[in-house]
Amino acid sequence: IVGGEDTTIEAHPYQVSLQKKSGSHFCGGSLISHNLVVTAAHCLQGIKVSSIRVRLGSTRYNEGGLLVTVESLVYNDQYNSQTLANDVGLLKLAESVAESESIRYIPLAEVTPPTGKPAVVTGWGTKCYFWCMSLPKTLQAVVVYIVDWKTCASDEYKYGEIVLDTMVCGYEKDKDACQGDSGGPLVANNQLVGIVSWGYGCAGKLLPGVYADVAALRSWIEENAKTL
Ligand code: 4AZ
Repeated sequence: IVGGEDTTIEAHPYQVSLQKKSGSHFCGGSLISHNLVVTAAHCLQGIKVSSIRVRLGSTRYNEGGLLVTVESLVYNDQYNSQTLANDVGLLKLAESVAESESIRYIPLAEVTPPTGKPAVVTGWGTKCYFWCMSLPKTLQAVVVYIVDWKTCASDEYKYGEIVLDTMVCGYEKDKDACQGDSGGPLVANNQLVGIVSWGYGCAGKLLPGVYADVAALRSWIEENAKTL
């Protein structure tokens, strides 16, 4: 997260860290039920279930809370690693986790919020695109403003037609998600609105953060939640 501030897991209790067995954080995710985590497909491509751990209920990615193994994973078969269309996947945890002050399931948005709506993105990703050596240990949060995909693909911004209808953008001067935040939550009205997906760099002028649009991908998430 670029331009954010330290926060606590109690303020964002749906946030999880996806880690390797070594303890290195590689992506974020969101807890949506007692045993399901939503993340980005691009976080899961080429990854073995047995190589992943999920840390829940901790402000710091490297200690505390619960560290849980993964039983199975799936990502959208319409995911396109060239265009990043449909960048959504699911992890089924090996154990069921109860809700608490620091662990809470987040509902999926049914509609994409309109352009201008504030939303909060959180994660343990890098705080600066060029000169940051290590990830912040403490969870970071920043408010960005929703830009609908058509506006994001218009001449107002720099991406053009590479922004697709399964995507939604978030923009605010000098504030953005960044490398290591991928898969993590964009939240408005206490609902999961987006999944951190991509961008050209981080916090660049007229270069919004791009998120998988949860409302657009909701039916895939619900169908696959049943089968995992
Ligand atoms: C990344 O590389 C990444 N500014 C994530 C988010 C954004 C850019 C890059 C959005 O994981």
